Amino acid sequence: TLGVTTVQAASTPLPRVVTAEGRHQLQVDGKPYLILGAQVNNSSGWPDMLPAVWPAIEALHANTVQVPIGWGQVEPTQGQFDFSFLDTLVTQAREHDVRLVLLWFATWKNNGPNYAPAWVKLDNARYPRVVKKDGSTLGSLSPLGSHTLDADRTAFVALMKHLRQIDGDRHTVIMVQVENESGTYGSDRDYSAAGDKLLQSPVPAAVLKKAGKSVGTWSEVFGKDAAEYSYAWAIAHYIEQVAAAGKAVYNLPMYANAALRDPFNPGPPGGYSSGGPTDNVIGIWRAAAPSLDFVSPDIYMREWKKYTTVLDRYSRPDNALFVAETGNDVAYARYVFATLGHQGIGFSPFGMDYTKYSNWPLGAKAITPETIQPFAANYELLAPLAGLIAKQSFAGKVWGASEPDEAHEQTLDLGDWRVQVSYGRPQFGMDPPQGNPQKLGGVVIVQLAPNEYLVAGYHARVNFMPPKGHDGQHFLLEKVQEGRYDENGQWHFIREWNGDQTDYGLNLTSQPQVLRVKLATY
Ligand code: N0T
Repeated sequence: TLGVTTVQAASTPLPRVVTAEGRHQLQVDGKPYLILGAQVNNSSGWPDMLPAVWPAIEALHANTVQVPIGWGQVEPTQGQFDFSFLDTLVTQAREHDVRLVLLWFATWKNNGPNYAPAWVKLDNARYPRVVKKDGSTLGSLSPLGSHTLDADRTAFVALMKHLRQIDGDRHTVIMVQVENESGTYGSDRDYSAAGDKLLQSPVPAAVLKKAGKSVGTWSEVFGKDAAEYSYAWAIAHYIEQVAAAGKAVYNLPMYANAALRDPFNPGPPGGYSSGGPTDNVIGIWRAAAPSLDFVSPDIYMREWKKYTTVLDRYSRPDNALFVAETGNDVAYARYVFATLGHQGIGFSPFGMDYTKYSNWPLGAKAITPETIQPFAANYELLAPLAGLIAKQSFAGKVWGASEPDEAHEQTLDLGDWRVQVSYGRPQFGMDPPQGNPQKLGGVVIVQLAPNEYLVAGYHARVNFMPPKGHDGQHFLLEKVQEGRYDENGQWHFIREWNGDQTDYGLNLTSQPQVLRVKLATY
């Protein structure tokens, strides 16, 4: 194992999430950081699996890897901890030059406690399960069990303490997800006596303030939503206490992820994971769990309309957008661009390893270099720009678009200019755009200076236009440079684009091209 010496002073600032003017930035080593992430499969967090992980991460060009740490794995016997896998993981991540996000699979791993130790998940008296309206019991553990909270929190604190000892000077681990897709399927709330009591207790002030409501019990204030809302508060409050205790020993950014409900036809709570940070209770979660830096969507919806609606709902002045999980099928790859356009601090396809498991139909049918390729192409393009994107995004100077399902054209409003993005448009603009044969189109635009923009993307035609209300304005592309940024953020000029390459829009192809565009009026 790594040394157990206590770190006196960290050599670089702790990773953190900063917020200003309703925008957010993740900082690592004191610098803006964009997560070009990947999550491994659920059973890949074991030393013997790591050789099947790293080649996929390398092929992907990811800079950050999310790996589960199971409660039962680290505390098989109460009070006896084994963090040897974490030691191995941190050592190998450093060798592979990637950062880590740890996933604390404990009281909740998608509704149930399967990752909790046997001494927890088999002791119903001490660690109670959720009771349904009809009195029967679900697999899900109740957030109102005080022994459960004590035990989870104790284990999490031990984990964070150990992590600080082995990594407090390096910050290979930059962030921790607390639990996984918390909530309960099969009931809107816990119908135990404690759950009934909660429903008739006053809504906490922080929630009232957030919701703009006045004093009352959950039932009084929220009526027919009270069951779900009080349950969301109970889970968020539980996770808050785990996260706060962990932060007190090692203050890394922390978040919780959501098993989403359908953005348009959600159906009743319990049909989806009730009590988790779904889009209707983000405010309650933010009020109940101030130690969480944000709540994140796990997006397994291929449709453009649904995907971008989820991005809208989780990108808020009080919540940084991090796509904590998304499908690893080709249809999802392009959404990294829309995520950037929504001020996203990161994006992470799920199941990116060569353990030969695939979660189709949520993701790809098989994980091979071919299925990784479209994600890899995007990361390869974005990696040299990552710091710049994270920096300018915080200033409100990043726009992004992903190819829609049906429309083949979109307009982005950059304030000073507008940009028309079209997909699958034949040369010379004679025919209308037809969409790409595979929906791989996407573009990110970063403002560098007045009238100067960086443009990068794939399979898209980018046309600058004057802003709204200035339609007749004469303007031109003063200069379009193609180049590349090196590891130090230094720009290296390659060539100028002109003629066919610019006359009918800037033609982004299958090549990882980065353009610097200077616009002028005359
Ligand atoms: C995810 C993953 C993993 C629209 C599924 C998604 C991961 C967990 N759960 O492979 O288990 O640990 O967070 C649940 C999606 C439900 C179906 C949504 C259909």
